[in-house]
Amino acid sequence: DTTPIRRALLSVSDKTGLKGLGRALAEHGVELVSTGGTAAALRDAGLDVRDVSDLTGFPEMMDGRVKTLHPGVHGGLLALRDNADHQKAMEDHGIAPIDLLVVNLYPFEQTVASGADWDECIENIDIGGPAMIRAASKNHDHVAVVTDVEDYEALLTELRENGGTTQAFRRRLAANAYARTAAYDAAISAWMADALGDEAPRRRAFAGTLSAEMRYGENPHQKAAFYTDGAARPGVATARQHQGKALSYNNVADTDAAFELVSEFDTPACAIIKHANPCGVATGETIFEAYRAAFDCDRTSAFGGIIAVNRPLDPETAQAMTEIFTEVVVAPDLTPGTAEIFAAKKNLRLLTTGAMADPAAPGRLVKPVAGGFLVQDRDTGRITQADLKTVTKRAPTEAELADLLFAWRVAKHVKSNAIVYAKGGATVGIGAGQMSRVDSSRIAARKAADMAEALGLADSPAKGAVLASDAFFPFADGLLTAAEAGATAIIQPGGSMRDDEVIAAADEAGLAMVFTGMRHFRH
Ligand code: 93A
Repeated sequence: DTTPIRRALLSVSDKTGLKGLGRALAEHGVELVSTGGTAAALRDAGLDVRDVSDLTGFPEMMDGRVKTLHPGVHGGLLALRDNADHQKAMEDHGIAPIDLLVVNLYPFEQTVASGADWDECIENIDIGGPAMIRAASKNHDHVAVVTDVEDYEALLTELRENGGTTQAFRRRLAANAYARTAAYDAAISAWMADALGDEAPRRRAFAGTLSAEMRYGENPHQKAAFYTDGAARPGVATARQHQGKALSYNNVADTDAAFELVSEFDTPACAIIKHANPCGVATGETIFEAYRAAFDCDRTSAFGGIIAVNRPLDPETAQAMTEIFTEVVVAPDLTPGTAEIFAAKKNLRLLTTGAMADPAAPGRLVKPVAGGFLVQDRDTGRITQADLKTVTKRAPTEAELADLLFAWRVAKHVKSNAIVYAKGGATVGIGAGQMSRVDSSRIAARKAADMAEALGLADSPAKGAVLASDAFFPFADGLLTAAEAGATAIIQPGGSMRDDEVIAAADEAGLAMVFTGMRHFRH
C-alpha cells in the first residue's frame, strides 16, 4: 500500500538537513510548498518553492501567528482521498492535496532553557505546526508526516525503494508525531505551572525523548530504554562516553547516584556505588587520596562498582582505579594522559560530564505506583554548621563537627534506614536499606569491623568515628550500638517522642550529639 508523494509542505524552525531534503524531493518530482523562512532557505538552495499563501489566499500575518491555519492547508492534509464527498469539497474550494508534511516546531523547550522571559516563551508556542502535525497524523492513510530531522534519511530511502511511502512507515511516523506534540504540550504546561508556582496542577504531563534503547532493564527479561527530559543538567543523561560498552539500565541508575553524591562536596571527593547505595565515600586533599579512602571503606563491595569523582581525573588515580574490576567511572573531566590509562581496560565505561551538577538546582522526582505516579521536588536540603543544635552536655569538637557534616551529606544519598560512620572525611561503615534503624546501626558497625579486618587494623575504625542517622532514633538502642562500636559523636534530625531518653543515653555514654531538624529519607 504505497502512496506516492506529489506535493510536500515543509515548515521547519530547525533548518538542519532541509536543503538536502528539498533537493532530493525535487528530484523525485515533488512540488514543494513552504512558509516564509523555510521557503527562503529552499530558494537559497536554488529550488522552486510555492509559498503557503498561494494555497491559503492569505498572507502570513500577525507576526507569523497565522500562516498555515486555513482550510487550504488543513483540507489538503485531512481530506480522505478515497471519499467522493471529500474529493468534491477539494474541487469546489480549490484545495490541493498534500501528501507529505515536514514540520519541526518553534523551539519552545530551548527558549525556556535559555532563561527567556514570559513573553518570549509565549511567543515561542507553536500553534500552526502542531495543528498540521496532528491533522496529517490523523490522515496517515494518505499523508506522511515527518517531525524529526533524524527521519529525513528514512523517508528518502522509502521514496527511492518504493517510489512512495508504505502504510507501515506512515503509521510509525504518525505515532512518533503524536509523541512529539504530546511532549511539546507537556513542556508548555510544565513551564507554565512552574512559572505560576503551581506545585500540583490538576493534570501533569511528562514526556521524554529516546536517548538509548537498552539490551534489558533491571533484569534480562525486562525491556528498557533511556529517555531524556531536555533539562540540560550535567550528569549521566548528558555525559560523553569515551569507551566501553553501552551503559546498562543499572549502570545509568548507579552512575546517577554516584555523580549526584559527589556533587554535594566542595572539596575533592570520590564515591563508589553498588546497587544504588554507596559502599565508600571520601573527601581528601586530592582525588587520589579521596579514591583510596573511599575504596578502603569496603574493598569487597567496591568490586564491580561505579565510581564518581568531582574533580578532573588524573593518570595516577586512573591507574589505581583500574587495579580492580570497575563497571563505570564518571568524572567532570580528564587530565592529559588519563584516557590512555583507561584504554587498557576495554570493558570499563568511562564518562565525562563537562561540569559538576548543582546540588541546589530545583528539579522533580517521579516515582511510579500502580495506577499513577508520585511527584516531589529533588531533595536539595543542605545542613550547615549554623543549623546544628547541640543537645548533649558535651559539644562536638572541631574535628567531630567536620565529620558530622560529611557523614550527614553522605547519609542523604543512602537508602533508608541510613546509618553512616565517618572519620577523617571518609566513611568507615555504612548501613543501608534496612527496615529497622537498629539493624542499619548494627550493619554499619559490623562493616566497620570488617574494614579493620580487611586492612589489618588493630581497632575498628568505628572507634573515634562519628555517626549520622538519616532520621531520628526512635529508641536509644541504635544509639547504644554506636556507643558500643566506639563512636564519639552523633548527627540526626531529632524529633522523636523519646528524644529525652535518647539524649540521656548519649550523655550517659559521653557522646556529643547534634540535631539537624531536617531528615533525609531516601527510598
Ligand atoms: O505562529 S504559528 O503557530 N502559526 C502558524 O500558522 C504556523 N504554521 C507553521 N507557527 C506556525 N508554523 C511554524 O513556523 C512551523 O511549525 C515552523 O516551526 C515554523 C517555520 O516558519 P518559517 O518557515 O517561517 O521559518
